[in-house]
Amino acid sequence: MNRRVLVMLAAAWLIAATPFAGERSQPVDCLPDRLEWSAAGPDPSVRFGAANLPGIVLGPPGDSAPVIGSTSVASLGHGGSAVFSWADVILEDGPGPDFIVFENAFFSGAGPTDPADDFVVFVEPGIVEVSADGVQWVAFPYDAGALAAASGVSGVDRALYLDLRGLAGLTPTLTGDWTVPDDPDVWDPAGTNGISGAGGDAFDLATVGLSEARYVRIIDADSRNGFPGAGDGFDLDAVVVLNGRPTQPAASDSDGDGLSDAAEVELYGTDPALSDSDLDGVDDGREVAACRDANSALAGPAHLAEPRLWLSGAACTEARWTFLGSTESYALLRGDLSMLFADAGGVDLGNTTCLYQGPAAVRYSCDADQPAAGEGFFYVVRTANREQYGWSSDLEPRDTSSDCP
Ligand SMILES: [Ca+2]
Ligand SMILES: [Ca+2]
Ligand SMILES: [Ca+2]
Ligand SMILES: [Ca+2]
Repeated sequence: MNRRVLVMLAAAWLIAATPFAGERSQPVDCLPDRLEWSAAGPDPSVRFGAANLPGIVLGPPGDSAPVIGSTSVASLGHGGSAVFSWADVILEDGPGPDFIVFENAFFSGAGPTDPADDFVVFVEPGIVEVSADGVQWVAFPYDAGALAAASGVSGVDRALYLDLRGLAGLTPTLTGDWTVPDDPDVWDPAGTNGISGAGGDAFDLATVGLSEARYVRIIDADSRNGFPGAGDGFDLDAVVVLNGRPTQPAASDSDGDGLSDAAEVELYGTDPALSDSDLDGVDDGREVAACRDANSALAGPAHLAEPRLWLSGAACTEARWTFLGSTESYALLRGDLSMLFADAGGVDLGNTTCLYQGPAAVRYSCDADQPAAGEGFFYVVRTANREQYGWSSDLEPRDTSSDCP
């Protein structure tokens, strides 16, 4: 039996009529929680990746090679825009860059192997704006002349790449630590082709004079660098917070680090009586908000792999969930609401049907089964093949004794 699963996922089904509905509390992490998507016309629904929204752009970047762009993206088209916001995190101006925008830029031909090497990179620039309130926006400055020079060009050389700084969609997205920002002016001998972390373009709130922000907006710069079609324009992969703090928790937070006592014990494994559990000078809340392990001074991305689920449909039910990594597997279950019951140990799903179990797809296209009159279905998505699937609504670990179904 699948005990102790997140019963709140059933609530997603109940509000499934609204696209992208299903907003609920998630563990604190660096990944955005909400998306307003406004791809360019005339039919945004046929754009590359549109069928996988919003989950495809709300997780980490996909693993990519320097000369092959990530496909875990959605294309904005020429002039399209996307607004990201965070339910539990406030972006802060901390040391260095404060967030990274990942597009699927890649080297055209071999990437540089030496700081002096020239290179050609296939860019599709996007203008990046931030806001503290979702009303007043400020754009990161860029060189309009450089953008004009890049217009219609299928690849830019090193000099033009550097002149485009301030825009996103420039630096190739790679495979690596996606919590490490790249500095295009610095050759990183430990990186790939001199690029730090997983690449992408990093932005510092200090550049635009903001001490904190709640929203990031990306607007395709209409520079028409790609082939016309469903995938043209800015191909959005991910946005990752590097400096942020949790919003004030509703429950008791004894050490004032922004994480409730219960969440520290049950979710993050941190000390609820110590604001900096690993004594590295950064408090637990800020580490969790930046997808870093608050229990280890070692670097490396860390976050709770808790996929979200969005449902929609009429004749059949379509499920979409969060992309959590190129190697992640998922299980999608359907059950009968009448079989659900809760006891002191958690929630028992009853007998469930396995609809999907497999690698990093983020969509199940069509469940044609319908509940009988007076009955209801619930759906659960979870990461598969993990020692721990996640946490129950009372913050207890899920039982892992049962595979899909
Ligand atoms: Ca900063
Ligand atoms: Ca705390
Ligand atoms: Ca703590
Ligand atoms: Ca710490």
